[in-house]
Amino acid sequence: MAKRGAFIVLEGGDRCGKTTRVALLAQALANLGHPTKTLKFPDRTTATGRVLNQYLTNAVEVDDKAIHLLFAQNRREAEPSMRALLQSGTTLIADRYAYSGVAYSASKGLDLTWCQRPDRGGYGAERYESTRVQTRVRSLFLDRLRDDRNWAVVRADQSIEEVHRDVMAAVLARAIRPAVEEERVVGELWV
Ligand code: NYM
Repeated sequence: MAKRGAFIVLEGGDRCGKTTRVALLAQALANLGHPTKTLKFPDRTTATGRVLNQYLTNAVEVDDKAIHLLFAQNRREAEPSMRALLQSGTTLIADRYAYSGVAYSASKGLDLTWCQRPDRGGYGAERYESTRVQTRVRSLFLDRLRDDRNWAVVRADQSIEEVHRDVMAAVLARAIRPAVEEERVVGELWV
């Protein structure tokens, strides 16, 4: 079997530096010889992404459950090309994924398990930037979602180099080793 790529997701509150981390990590993994591609969710360039962008910039109002499903749909649209890239050996680094979907929707009071449903196997100064929302999102990330076997939590209140060192250690142990070295097949989230 050909070696597959790893799927790495960086999650966190708004403006915590994820975009910088994604770029640095992609460069570091490329330097180690891993073909690497970066992604960002929501992908605001697609039809669903344009509605999500209008929602996030307060241009339109959308029901909480409906917008949750639209964020999930935005990820689903990318799934076939992501799977193809992973199977062909490209490591993917995503700036947010389904964990953000769950944390941000659950922060508004939606049931956490309901929020996980659309991303399960077989399925296919913005709105949230307030201290109140960010505090609830943070506790959902840390208290309810971090037990997931895929997670590593990195402290962002260090220098850029120190955070990068911690991100690299987590990525090599949790993602690169099982995916690239042990050649585990691409699985499903939250099965
Ligand atoms: N967001 C992101 C959600 O509410 N649900 C999701 O499924 C995803 C992927 O969109 N405030 C929210 C979190 C962020 C915003 O911001 C995207 P950015 O700066 O593009 O990461």
